[in-house]
Amino acid sequence: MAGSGHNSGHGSNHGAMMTVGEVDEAKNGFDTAKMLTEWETGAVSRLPDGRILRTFEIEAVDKEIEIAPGIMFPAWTYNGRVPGPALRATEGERLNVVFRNHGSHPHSIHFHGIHSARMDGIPGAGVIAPGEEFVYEFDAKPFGCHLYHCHALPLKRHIHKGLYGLFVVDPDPTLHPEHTDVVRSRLLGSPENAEWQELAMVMNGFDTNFDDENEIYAVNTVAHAYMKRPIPIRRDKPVRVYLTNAVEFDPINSFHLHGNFFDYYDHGTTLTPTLRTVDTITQCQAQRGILEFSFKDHEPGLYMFHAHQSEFAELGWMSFFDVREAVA
Ligand SMILES: [Cu+2]
Repeated sequence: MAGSGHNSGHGSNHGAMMTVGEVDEAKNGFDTAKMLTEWETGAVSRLPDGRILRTFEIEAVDKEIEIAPGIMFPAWTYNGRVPGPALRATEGERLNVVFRNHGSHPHSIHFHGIHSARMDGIPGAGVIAPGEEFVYEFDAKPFGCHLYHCHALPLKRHIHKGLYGLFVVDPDPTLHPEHTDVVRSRLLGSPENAEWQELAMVMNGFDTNFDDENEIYAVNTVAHAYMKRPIPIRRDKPVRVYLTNAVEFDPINSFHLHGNFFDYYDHGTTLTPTLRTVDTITQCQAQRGILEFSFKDHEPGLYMFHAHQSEFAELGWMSFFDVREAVA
């Protein structure tokens, strides 16, 4: 009621268990809606032997970001955003990741992938001081849904401050003749891939009072961002989610989809599902995978998805897919 102290008028969130107000995403410098479909593919050139060399440039930058309305967090970022850019390459390419540390602490990029010890991004092998530069060089393998994060010490503080992101390696069709259709559908830029709606999601959390517990949880940083702006889904196009869990301080996270079931590819490193017809998966920190589902036989509407730890959902990790006949 008006004047009761409850915001029960038009636009109320009372009873919806949702943050009240808006985050200034323009000031944050990253847009949670765009972040779902923005892939950083770097700069491509050819090596003398004809192989593709893909070069990414990543800077560590200290930056205060707004993670829930009015709640600022002193983040450490890759390229000014949390999560960092969703890097995407194709299996077998040579990758150069040029890393410059403009932050106030030593940092690195530790990739979950196959590489030499020298390129591991741990102290003594790619952790660099403020002002320094390091180039991580390795081949894009194995194909799958991976991640990268800072591996400077203390590790949990460096990760939790925001230094993590997706690292997706698409399978090379020429290497998997037995699964050509699946491989081509996963290859960014192919006509088969364009038939899918692909979404990049990093589950994260923020300890805003530094007590080693998280006060805010989210997908892609901003609490309840996709409750307030549900993710538009075209009913007749299948959905593929690249998902990883970057949450520190809690041992486990989860993804639960309402009104539907999905197939799951653990780590994305297989071309057939590792779980079929499930509606919930769990991930500890750094676990990741690919979810595939379709709403083609559903009626349009708002289909919820969230962590099935109720605490996480209420503190920000709750979202909607807005399933429509058509998406503008
Ligand atoms: Cu760091």
